[in-house]
Amino acid sequence: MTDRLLLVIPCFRESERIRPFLAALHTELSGDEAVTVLVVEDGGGSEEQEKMRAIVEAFRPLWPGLRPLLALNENVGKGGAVYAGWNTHEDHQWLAFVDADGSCAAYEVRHLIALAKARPDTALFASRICMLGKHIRRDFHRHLIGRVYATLVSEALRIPVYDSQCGLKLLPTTAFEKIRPLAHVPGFAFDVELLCLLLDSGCPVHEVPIDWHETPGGKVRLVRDSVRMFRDVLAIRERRQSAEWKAVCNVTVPS
Ligand SMILES: Nc1nc2c(ncn2[C@@H]2O[C@H](COP(=O)(O)OP(=O)(O)OP(=O)(O)O)[C@@H](O)[C@H]2O)c(=O)[nH]1
Ligand SMILES: [Mg+2]
Repeated sequence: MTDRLLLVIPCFRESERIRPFLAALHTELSGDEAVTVLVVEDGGGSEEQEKMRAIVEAFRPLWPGLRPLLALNENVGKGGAVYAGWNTHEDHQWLAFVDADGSCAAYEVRHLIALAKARPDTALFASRICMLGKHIRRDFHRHLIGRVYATLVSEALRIPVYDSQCGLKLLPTTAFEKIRPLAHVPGFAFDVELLCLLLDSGCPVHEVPIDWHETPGGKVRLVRDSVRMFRDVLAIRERRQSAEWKAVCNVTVPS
């Protein structure tokens, strides 16, 4: 195993937002040969995918670690796009994803990668914890719904997580390979399923406070997507008691 990492950027119609973030990631990561970056366009239509391909191709001559765009034919959701990207891993020791909008600062991606090298067997979930030394700028309503959601996740699944939804996460490839047969949720709640599967299969998960700022043009629709995400959490709670889940995870699941 090498110390290589595959970073996926899941995108749904992001051609208007991704360029400055790719530029910032280029500055932070292009000097690190161990980092492969893969932009996944999630069925946004042929015109959108051509625009995204042109943006990615413009960076590639300056950035050997940036792969050609992976364009999916159908819109499978954020989770589905992340998994489609991760499934292309080669000899990468870690898998990661970061949202396309640049809300998670590019230097935080670099910091997380550095942390992984110190704790190679731990999954690292970035977290929007408002604390001294960190800067979080977030819309009040989104913050409020986020807190309600985190409380539901903590209570329903008995996982004391502060922020399951932050758009920057990293995990060992071996941990992903173990849980991959059970990673089904394609939408925005995929992080919750991932968290549960990692913990239940014995992979430690640490939350890492990061700097984060709201970026205009967000695609999560507060009411529609929140209802779906709440439903997904309840479904995950049920699936967690199934024989299939317990067989893959092989450790005691809280009931
Ligand atoms: N693959 C895929 N990605 C999506 C979809 N919808 C949104 N995304 C991606 O998911 C990431 C997060 O979406 P955002 O639009 O930033 O969400 P937001 O409304 O800003 O919500 P927060 O960032 O959590 O505050 C971005 O990289 C999006 O491109 C989708 O249907 N499919
Ligand atoms: Mg966002």
